[in-house]
Amino acid sequence: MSCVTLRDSRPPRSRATRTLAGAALAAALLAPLSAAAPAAAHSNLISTTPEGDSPDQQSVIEVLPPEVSLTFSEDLTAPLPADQQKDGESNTQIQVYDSSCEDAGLLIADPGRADTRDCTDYATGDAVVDGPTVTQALDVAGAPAGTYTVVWQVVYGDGHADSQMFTFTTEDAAEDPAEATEEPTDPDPTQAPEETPSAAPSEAPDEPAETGSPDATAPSDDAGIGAPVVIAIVGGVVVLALIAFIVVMIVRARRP
Ligand SMILES: [Cu+2]
Repeated sequence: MSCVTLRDSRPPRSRATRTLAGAALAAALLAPLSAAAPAAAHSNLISTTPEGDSPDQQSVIEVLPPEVSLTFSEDLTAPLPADQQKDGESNTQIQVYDSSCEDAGLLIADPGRADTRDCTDYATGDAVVDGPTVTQALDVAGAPAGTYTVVWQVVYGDGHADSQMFTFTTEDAAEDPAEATEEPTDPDPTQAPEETPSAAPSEAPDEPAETGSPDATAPSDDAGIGAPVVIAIVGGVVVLALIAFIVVMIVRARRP
């Protein structure tokens, strides 16, 4: 956002008043262009799965899920093919770090100072863009319980890149896939496989089971703040412009 500074080298008073009013008017007319343009050009982050912490509520889920995704208000630009990416780095990336990665939070605030060499990035494979949604598969092996930081970078439809982060917390460590796969490969040979009971078809449920969590698609609470704030700013600027205009007219009318 631009800001207009009124310097102290002013001509005599009456001219100063007029100059100030003129400057206020000019600033009021120019401000909406510079303030509103980026907001109008970029799409907004609508929702994330899992949901991220918001200022007033922590997002707590059971375990690290097999993928994370973010959905924006408009279609994203798909990443270039790997051989066309600058320095072999996709401009569309999602990294997921656990709480042992102390510098994960710096990756957005101060990327030059962030040292994530010893961190485990649970993301595996490339981020996949599908319309307004970007999805990243995760290798959850060994993922502990605790707070996770998701650092994302996307390219909007207008070609501008953006990167931000969000956090959520898992209650439990992810199941160790090594333990999980050991059981089926080492079956007890003495135990005969249980016969499948020729059970009567189970009664059809009266209502279709609820699928998917409603939270996953509901926009997060803070996602809607952008537009009203912009409208408020533009509205305020218009009022300022009117006031400045009236001041100019009054000053002019009082002059002989
Ligand atoms: Cu843009």
